[in-house]
Amino acid sequence: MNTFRPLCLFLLAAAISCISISCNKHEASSGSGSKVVGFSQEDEESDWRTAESQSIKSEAQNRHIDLRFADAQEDQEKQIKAIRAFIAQRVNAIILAPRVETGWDQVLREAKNAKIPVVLVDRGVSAPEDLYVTLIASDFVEEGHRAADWLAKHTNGKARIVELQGTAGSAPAIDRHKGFADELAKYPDMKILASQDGDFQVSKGKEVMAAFLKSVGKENITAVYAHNDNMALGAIQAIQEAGLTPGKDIMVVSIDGIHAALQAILDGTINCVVECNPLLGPQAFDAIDDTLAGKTIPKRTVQKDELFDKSNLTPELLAKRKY
Ligand code: GYE
Repeated sequence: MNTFRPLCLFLLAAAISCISISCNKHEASSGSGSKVVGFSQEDEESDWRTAESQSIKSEAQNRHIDLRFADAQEDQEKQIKAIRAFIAQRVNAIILAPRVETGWDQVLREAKNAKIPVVLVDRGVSAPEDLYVTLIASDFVEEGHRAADWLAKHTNGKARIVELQGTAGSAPAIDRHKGFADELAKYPDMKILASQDGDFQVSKGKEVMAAFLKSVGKENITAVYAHNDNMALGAIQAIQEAGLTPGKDIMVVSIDGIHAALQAILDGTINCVVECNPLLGPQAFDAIDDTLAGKTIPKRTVQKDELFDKSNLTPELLAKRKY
């Protein structure tokens, strides 16, 4: 009896430690034992975002990853709920495309405490850097800078501009405005006459541009700077409905590089597009693989972007593009 008790205690301790180890490791909830990754997408408001979601979904498929996709339909609270659900499902990693910069600290801390790495794609957050693994995104300030530089060069430094801003509080809207305004400061004869949120959408871009044509006066506007192509395409419609020729009476400068906008360059209704490449899937999953393998990866990966106008865009080049 005396020898039997220590053996029971030993077996009991061994059983408890086995249970605690299995509870600590991330159970890949997929039956096949493959990695499980949660992806919180803020919305599907633009062609760009659809291309981004498609890039991540197809890359997950290529890598046989069980991707849990949650579209928040423009609602940050839904993104936060989705992240909490991913934590409860004990996914291996989370990809987050955050709608706005602020309000993420608490839920990112919960993911960190659950030892689930979070990779940011597309937009940054104001949360402390130790709460996420890395940010893979374009440099939005540089995009704004390049848009202003192109406009200055093609108007001899003279332009009266209206600005269609992206979603209020989002990193691209904040930074694309900053980059554009900082560059414009070098040109005393280049002024932003009016600026308003068009939420990255065609319909709102058209609505805001139509309002500017009335409030500022169509004869007083020589250029429109749109934070994304969808709003630029909406602005073109408003300019045409006002009886003016977009690309000539009012120059159009935009950001993203979606197919329809590059076609508009060939058609002459958009003058310049600064690319913001949305094909972030491969880099996002490389970051997850490296993190789960215990490697340290850079906090910031800047996506490379081109600039297109009539001087370098051809139908053949457009035909080859992936989005
Ligand atoms: O420019 C726009 C999308 O966050 C970079 O969001 C992205 C922006 C992009 O709606 O088309």
